[in-house]
Amino acid sequence: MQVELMTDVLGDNDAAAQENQQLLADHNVLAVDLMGSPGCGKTSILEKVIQQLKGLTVRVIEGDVATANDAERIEAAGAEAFQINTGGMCHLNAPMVRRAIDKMDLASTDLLLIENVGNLVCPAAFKLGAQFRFVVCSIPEGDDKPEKYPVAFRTCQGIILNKLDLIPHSPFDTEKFWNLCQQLQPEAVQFATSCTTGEGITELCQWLTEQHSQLTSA
Ligand SMILES: Nc1nc2c(ncn2[C@@H]2O[C@H](COP(=O)(O)OP(=O)(O)OP(=O)(O)O)[C@@H](O)[C@H]2O)c(=O)[nH]1
Ligand SMILES: [Mg+2]
Repeated sequence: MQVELMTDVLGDNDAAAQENQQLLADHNVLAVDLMGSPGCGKTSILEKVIQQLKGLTVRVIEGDVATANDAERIEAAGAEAFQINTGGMCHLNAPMVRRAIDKMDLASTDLLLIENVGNLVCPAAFKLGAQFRFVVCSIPEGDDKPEKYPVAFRTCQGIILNKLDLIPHSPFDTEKFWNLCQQLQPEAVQFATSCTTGEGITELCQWLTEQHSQLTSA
């Protein structure tokens, strides 16, 4: 019975995610969902992208169990933020995202960045309707995360390895990490970043800009 119930929940969520995706596509909004462990640097990456990305109007949905801390950081970085407090739930779902989208001026939005609740397990099961889902990992978490949390990696379209500046202080094996990622999801676009030094942020911004122009020229 419980399995059936979960299947229903996921089925309902998938249908809502498809509606979100259509609504975003109708308005030429490129949407990217970031998921990753607490503290891997999701908000820091978004802050850097908002500060560096030129020519696109960025809006952000912030998913958190509690607090509006991240939404405040995003607004301070210069983008409008829509906070979702999940009230204890460990992931966003598509209906929550829809409620935020309904408050947003989609016509003037080019890029919607969604920060999922810090967690590498539950968010992987719940599609939100973003065209791209990214996993963010960071050096202090260890190089074995792809094999320990394979679903997140298998179902993503992009991977960001953050906190590159901490490599000299860590036994992290970057070659092992990227090999594991490659085995699980060879199609995923890969970025390596540091929010401290700014490394890799330009490449990420360029990729986002390219994806947005492909969307609008399609
Ligand atoms: N050294 C280093 N620290 C970083 C980097 N990126 C983020 N941090 C730090 O890591 C901590 C967590 O960063 P956040 O951006 O808040 O992480 P988050 O993934 O949004 O965290 P949650 O929203 O709680 O899941 C902060 O103290 C950041 O300053 C980085 O590239 N290098
Ligand atoms: Mg955050």
